[in-house]
Parts: sequence; C-alpha cells; structure tokens
Amino acid sequence: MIWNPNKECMSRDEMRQLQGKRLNKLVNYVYHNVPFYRNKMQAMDISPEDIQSIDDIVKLPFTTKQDLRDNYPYGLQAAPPSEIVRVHASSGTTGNPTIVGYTRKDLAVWSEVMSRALTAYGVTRDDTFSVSYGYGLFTGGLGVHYGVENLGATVIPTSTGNTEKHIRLIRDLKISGIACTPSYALYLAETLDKMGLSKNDINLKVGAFGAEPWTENMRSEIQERLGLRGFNIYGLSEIMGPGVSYECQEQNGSHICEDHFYPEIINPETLEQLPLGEQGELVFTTLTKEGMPLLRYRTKDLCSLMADECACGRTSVRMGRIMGRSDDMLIIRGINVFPSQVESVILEIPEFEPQYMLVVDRINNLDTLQVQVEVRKDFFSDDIGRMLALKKRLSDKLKSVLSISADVKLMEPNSIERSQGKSKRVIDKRNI
Ligand code: DLL
Repeated sequence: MIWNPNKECMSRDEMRQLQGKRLNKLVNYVYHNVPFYRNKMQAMDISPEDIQSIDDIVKLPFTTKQDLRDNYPYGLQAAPPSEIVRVHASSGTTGNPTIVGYTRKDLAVWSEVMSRALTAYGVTRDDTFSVSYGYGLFTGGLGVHYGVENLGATVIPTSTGNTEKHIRLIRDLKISGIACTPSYALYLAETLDKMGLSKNDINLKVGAFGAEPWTENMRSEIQERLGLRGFNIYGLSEIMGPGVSYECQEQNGSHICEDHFYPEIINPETLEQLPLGEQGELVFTTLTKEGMPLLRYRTKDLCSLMADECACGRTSVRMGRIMGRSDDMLIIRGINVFPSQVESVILEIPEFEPQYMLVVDRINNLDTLQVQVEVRKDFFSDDIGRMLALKKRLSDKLKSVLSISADVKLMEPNSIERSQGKSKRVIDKRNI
C-alpha cells in the first residue's frame, strides 16, 4: 500500500519541477523573513530571482548546527510567534539546545510523511501501535504518535520506561507495531526473556526503528528475538523529526520525502555536491517548512543516495544506511573507525550479546581502542581456554575489518548499561 501515490510515485521530471517551484518560493520566503539568510545571500551576491530551478540550489549557502546555536533560540525562525503552535528541542551534549518551532501546517506535513512511512511498513487502520520513543522535547514520541493517529491506527503512547508493564500491554492489547530505538528493542527482548515470555506470547509484526545508527546484523538479531519485521525510520529535529525517510517492503534504502525535504550529498571538506551513489555528508533543504525552514542544512550524517527504480513503485530518491556521523567517526592512530563497523563484527559471532562499548584512550602518546563486549549467558564460562579463544576470534576479526588492533575485554552478561533512548557506545577519554 502507498499512502500518497500522487507524491510518492511522481515521475522524476514532475518531481524536479515541483522541487524547483517550491525552492523558489522558499528562498523568497526566507530572504524576506530571516535576516540571517538575507545577510548570507547578500554577502554571496545572490538574490531570490537567481533561484529558478532545483539545480540552482548549489548557489545557496549552507546552514550548520553552529548557525542554529549562534542564533539561539529563535533567530532562524521565519514564521511570526503567533503562527508557531509547537516547539521541540534537540539536546546535544554541548552548547545551546536547538530549538525548532512548527506551524500548524508543518505539523500536518509531519503527520503526512509519518503516515507514508507507516503505510510503507504495512501498518493499517486495523493495527494497534505502540510509540516507545521518548515523549517530550525529543521529536520521536509526538512525531510518530500523530502519524499513527493520522493513519487511523490505534496509538498506545507507551513512551520509554516501565518495560515490564509495556510488555504486558503488548501481550494483552495485541499490539502489532512498535516504534523505538533499536537499542530499546533489544532491551524489550531481554525483558521479555526475564519475564519468562517469548516472541510466541506476543503479536508484534512491525517495528519502526531509528534515531540512532543500526546495522543489518542488528536488524536480524531484533527480528529473531521479537518475531517482527524491522524497518528503518530516519529523521532529525532540525528538519522535522522522524519521517524524513523510511524503508519500504523492499528494504533497499530509505525513501526520502523529497517533495518536502530535498537531499544532497556533499564532500564535507570541499563542500562540493557529489554525484548519486557516492558516499558523503547528507544535506537537506526543507522545501515546504514554515516555522524554521532551513537551506542546505548539513546533517553530519554520512551515507549515499540512490535513484534507481524501486520495485515498490515509489519513485523517490533513497538514502543508504547511515554509516555514522562525521562527528561519531573515531580517528584512532590515524585510521577512521565507525562504531557501526565494530557492531557488525560483534553480531557475526553468536557467542556475543549485541551489547558493547568502545573505550578510546591515549596512553604514552598512542591511541588505544578497547572493545568491551558481553558474552551470552549460555556461553559465559570459567573455562579460561574457551574464553581466550573467543577473545582471540573477535580480536582477529576486528583487526581484519578495522585495520587496527583492539584490546577485547569480555564482559559478564548484563554488565553493560542498557539504553531506553539513544544508546551511548563510545567513551573517548582523549577528549576529557
Ligand atoms: O532522532 C529523530 C528521530 C526520532 C528519527 C525517531 C527516527 C526515529 P535528533 O534527536 O535530532 O532526531 O537526531 C538526529 O539521529 O542526524 C542521525 O545522526 C541519527 N538518526 C536518526 N535516525 C537514524 C537512523 C531524531 N534511522 C540524528 N539511522 C540524525 C541512523 C539515525 N541514524
């Protein structure tokens, strides 16, 4: 099923025309309502008339998280305060939070794109759907919530916390869909186990997982343990929240709601636009947003775009999995390491739980990487020979994938802290 075939299956030509028209309108709007953009455009000697088609987008300035921080709280807002009906904020670990205001129309667009996503996963009005992203300033909870309502399914706003009660609800209300972070999905699976229940006692069919990077191996793990099919959902608060892109039944990249969010991939160093298929930093322009529209917002997320036809019938450009964020990338002894690479390796070895932590340090001027990983209950033993062999198996695999050696530390079952929201997998002591 396709929620909005008019938009999701538009011909490429028509889509580009629509994007051009919307970009032209957007540039006029921000030029006249956001001094930040007017100043930037004037400094670059461009005016709204220079932007006629979507190809002209390369003439426009970029926007960064730092720009949002510098203009905290409402400096980049284009709509007057009386038009803003909701505000979300993304925390970030340092500096001012990013404040995002939505108009009534922005919220309608958000529900629309979320309904597209849920429909692509196979969710219908007959489903009962639990939203287990945090409700509050984080966009996950309310964003998915209104999408489920807009679609007409029944929403159960479980949020996070109280996982045992949640599992009882999943069982008793025959909840068929769930949205949460992949790490919370694992935590649910563990709790199910602890309660003496299994996937056969519940009726979950669909999971909408996102808000943090996850790998194919993680998908198989969660699917196996919860007995559902897991789909990717991507988004970021600055652009909207969840629903910027979503997987379909083909699960070959995530379809971008391109009529609202125009994607580009750039080389993060030269800032040049890269051709389709190449890996680089993802950049979005919000084509229809009223509250806080952004021109060429640099997400720092690294991925590639695909435009070949998808068997599902949707024509939109798709994005591959997020490899990581450019600011998550660890440089260890000069070599680039993404936590997701380590995750993939760990999940290929059945003796390990998908629970791990990377500890990076600098000892005697040399970077060190320690990979702490939990051994599964049924494999954990005091047979030292067995444990050493397991440790060596992981070290060798990591070495061949990462090209640097890592010190593997085997951990007891349940010793690494579980996360209900976005998980933290790296401790970089070099920055402390
Ligand atoms: O995480 C919005 C969201 C909520 C998306 C629920 C999906 C589901 P922020 O807190 O602003 O917004 O964080 C955005 O999270 O730039 C990515 O680095 C990361 N991220 C989000 N979805 C995915 C995903 C929400 N599916 C940042 N895969 C983004 C990998 C993701 N990373």
